[in-house]
Amino acid sequence: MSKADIGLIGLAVMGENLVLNMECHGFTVAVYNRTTSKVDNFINGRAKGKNIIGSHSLEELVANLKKPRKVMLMVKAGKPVDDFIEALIPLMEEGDIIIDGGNSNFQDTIRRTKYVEEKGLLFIGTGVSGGEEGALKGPSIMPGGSPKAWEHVKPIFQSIAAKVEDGSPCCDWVGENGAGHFVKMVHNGIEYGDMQLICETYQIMKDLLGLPYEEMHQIFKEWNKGELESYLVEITRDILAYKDADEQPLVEKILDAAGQKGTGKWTVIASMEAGIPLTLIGEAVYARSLSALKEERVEASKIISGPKPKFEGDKKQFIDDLKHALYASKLISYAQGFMLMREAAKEFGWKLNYGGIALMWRGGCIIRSAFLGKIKEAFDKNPSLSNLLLDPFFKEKVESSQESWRRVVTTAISNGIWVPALSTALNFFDGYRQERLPANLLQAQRDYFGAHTYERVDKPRGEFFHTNWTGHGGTTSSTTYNV
Ligand code: NBP
Repeated sequence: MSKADIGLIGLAVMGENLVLNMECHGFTVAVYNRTTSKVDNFINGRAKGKNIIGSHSLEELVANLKKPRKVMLMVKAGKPVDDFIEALIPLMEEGDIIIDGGNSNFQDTIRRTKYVEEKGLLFIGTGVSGGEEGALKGPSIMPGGSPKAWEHVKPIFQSIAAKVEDGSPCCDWVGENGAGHFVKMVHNGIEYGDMQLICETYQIMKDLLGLPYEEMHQIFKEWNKGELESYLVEITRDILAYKDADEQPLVEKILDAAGQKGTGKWTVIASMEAGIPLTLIGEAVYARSLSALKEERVEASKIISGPKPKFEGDKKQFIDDLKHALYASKLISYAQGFMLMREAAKEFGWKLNYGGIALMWRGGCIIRSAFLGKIKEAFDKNPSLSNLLLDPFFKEKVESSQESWRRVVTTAISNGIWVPALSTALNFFDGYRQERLPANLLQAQRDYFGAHTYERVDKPRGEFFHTNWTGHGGTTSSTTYNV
């Protein structure tokens, strides 16, 4: 067999399927795995008869590759990635490329790009989304790192990526060093938000409206035919119809304690550091944390009482309200996500193409949806759009959803139904559209107790004032004291 176009290390669920996807698109792939028996199992199993070369050492893997050599890591994020980079560097030559396709933290990718480039090689840190099926049939791929590496990797990545209706691949160059992994991290955060919002609408349907599973299934089926069409609505439709062996809905039997692997948390930490109010994803991460306190909640439910949900009104109308509330809240979440990417781009010097990012997420990944097509259109029309809420299409959508959205949030709250994501979305909307917030009082409080100074509405920005509020404080303002 001739030399391989690319090498891949890590024959677990993602790695194996990506290799088969690459091979299916005409590329020869050399493979290696730490536990080498997995190489043999793969070569004698799913890879049998295909243009896939098994390697039992890194030396063998590297020797099997065409130049410039490209080695993609699909291993557990963290130390294994650093260990493989360290082991590969002495085996590779100037201009060769190491690609990390795992869920690495973007700060690690910034560090690794610099390190690998210092050794004369090129580095790509890429997000890959879509799970097992996406990896095999077409994932969304978000690469960043050394710009010079892109032309060598582009033909492989763009041919294996998911395609949208017009054939455009859900993969394009994102930006330097950690940009690809940053965008993948925001994608995962948005995924947390979308999932939480859907869960809240389900809870309202179940506990407030008392809808049977079959009816909820039908509603999600209908929603998936319209503007809410998305992978997550589609799988929710199917989950609600899925019966256990006793013909009861399986989802009712699943313990309500959610897990998380950390990318949602990273997104929120990045938002805190950037000073961007990513409230919806924040609530979605905390919602999983609250759900995980199962034993505590069970105890609390015996002790603390609240209103008993009782719906009075037009159910059909309210289900329509729910659809609008879900759409408007989802828009807030994406608007916040793009705000975070814009701020990070400023801080890290990335030139992000926001329409291109929406296109990358349009297919192949977990948050794929019709909605992302609209986001792409908004950024195509106005690439410097500062906030999605200001795009004429979305402005109209959110304004026309408002009445429904408010009805849903107030009804849920007055009935004691937990709606952290739906309500924070509405609160963000009400804050973002205010010319004046009560932060004038907050600044006065800070100046009162800590001499932190304030700016005045009747003076230019950047001039700071301090008042001796009590008459017996000093006139010195603080530069270092932070409470
Ligand atoms: P895992 O995250 O389970 O990783 C398995 C691979 O890592 C195996 O090849 C394993 O080798 C190797 N590995 C481990 Br674990 N510890 C190692 C160590 N100390 N040194 C060397 N190799 C080590 O596989 P995955 O679920 O396919 O995910 C791969 C990457 O893609 C991860 O970063 C993941 O977060 C990301 N990702 C996963 C999904 C998904 O849906 N699963 C989606 C998108 C991204 P061994 O066989 O010798 O143990």
